[in-house]
Amino acid sequence: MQKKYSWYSLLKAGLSNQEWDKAIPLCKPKPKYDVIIIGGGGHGLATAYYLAKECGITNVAVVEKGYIGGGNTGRNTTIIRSNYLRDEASSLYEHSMRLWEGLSEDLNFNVMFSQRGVYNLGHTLQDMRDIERRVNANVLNGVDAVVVDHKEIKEQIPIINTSKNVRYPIMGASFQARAGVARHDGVAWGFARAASNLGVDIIQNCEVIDIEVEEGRVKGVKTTQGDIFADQIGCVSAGHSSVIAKMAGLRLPVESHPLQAFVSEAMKPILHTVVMSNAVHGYVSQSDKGDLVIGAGIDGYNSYAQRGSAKIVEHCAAAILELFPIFSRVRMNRQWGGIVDVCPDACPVISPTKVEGLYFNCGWGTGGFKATPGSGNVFAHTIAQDKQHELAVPFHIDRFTTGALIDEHGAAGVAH
Ligand code: FAD
Ligand code: PYC
Repeated sequence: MQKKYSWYSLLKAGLSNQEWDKAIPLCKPKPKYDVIIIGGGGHGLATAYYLAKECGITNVAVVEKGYIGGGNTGRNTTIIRSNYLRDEASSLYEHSMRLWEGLSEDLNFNVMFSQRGVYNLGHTLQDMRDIERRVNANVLNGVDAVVVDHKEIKEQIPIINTSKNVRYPIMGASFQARAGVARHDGVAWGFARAASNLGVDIIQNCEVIDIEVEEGRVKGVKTTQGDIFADQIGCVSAGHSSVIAKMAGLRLPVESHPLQAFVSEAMKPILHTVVMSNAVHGYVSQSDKGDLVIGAGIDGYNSYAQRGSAKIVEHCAAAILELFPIFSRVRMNRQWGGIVDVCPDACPVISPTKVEGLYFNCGWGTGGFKATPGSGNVFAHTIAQDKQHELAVPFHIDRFTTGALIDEHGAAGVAH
């Protein structure tokens, strides 16, 4: 039976936190699990959720060195779209998009998925040819996408600068209406609570410091909270994937780069959609709270520090101002960086490895937030069946030796 509250007791509970249920219990590791997931970002938590929900594997631990969502999941600019060029990639991202469309209901947690549309701008004739090619491919793959010209863009976004007298005049764009944004850390919390309700242990402040391998098979992990055994281990640790791989004697085709973003003070609603430009390396949307959420291109050097250099932010701010001169007096509140794991073909790795029982899900680079539910879903099935999910097959790690690369630099390009 539901407990009855008076207005007074509700106010008291609200102000004191006393009667709030914990969203997820604080877990200590058990000695052994069927599956350990390394990394409590959105992808790791989604993997654990789908392992429990769709594969019936609930003896699962998610081991996170900091707090859940504290990596790229809580640092990204939350752009969600599925308008990739290649069949392999667009199928995977569209699978994710469909999961996004039912996610709040599925998790019983409002992830604030808002399908406000995404424009990918074109500034040259070659950009427009590439956009037309990509939109045609999208339509053939059942992904909603249209080409729009600069007049339509101006009609839809009156504050954008479509003057010809700028460094990168806007000629047109691709537009995906079902694309949009979501509440990034809410996604981590939603998956965590739903996984935890199904029996998954979410263990925070627990860093994996080594992976135990015996006779070519994983045995477990050494962590800052002790040794934990497992039959299978899924590594979903984004910018630190190659560090984890090294623990098992593996080398990944991944480079770690800083990627930066910044937010402004909050304003009344002024930008109702998402605008991205590959050419100027900038993208902007307005959050439901009212601040402008702006992101840059990667810093060109490799680093594990979650910050970047001032010149990239300066370059990005200048580019956004050229697109939106009206923002020139908006004050910026905060800036930060994440560490993204970039593969040479701008596509992820979702794959078993030569160590039995050890799987990697990484290399999402600058664009993995949009893939969170889809990635977790196909990775869970890959681990559960010890066989790649059909959508994951093209993303096997072997493609870097066979040469079957999936070049998505065009669609991923804005921040690469
Ligand atoms: P993470 O959220 O980084 O999770 C990995 C976790 O592993 C971390 O929490 C980390 O602490 C943990 N970990 C690492 N090492 C260990 C260890 N030894 N032991 C235990 N745990 C460990 N993508 C989009 O689709 N749209 C965007 O608009 C977008 N914008 C971005 C903007 C910025 C500034 C950044 C940085 C990224 C952006 N991305 C975007 C990319 C996106 O954020 C990532 O691809 C995605 O969030 C990766 O999710 P994840 O769960 O794999 O990684
Ligand atoms: O992949 O859409 C994307 C993206 C936007 C900003 C960073 N990555």
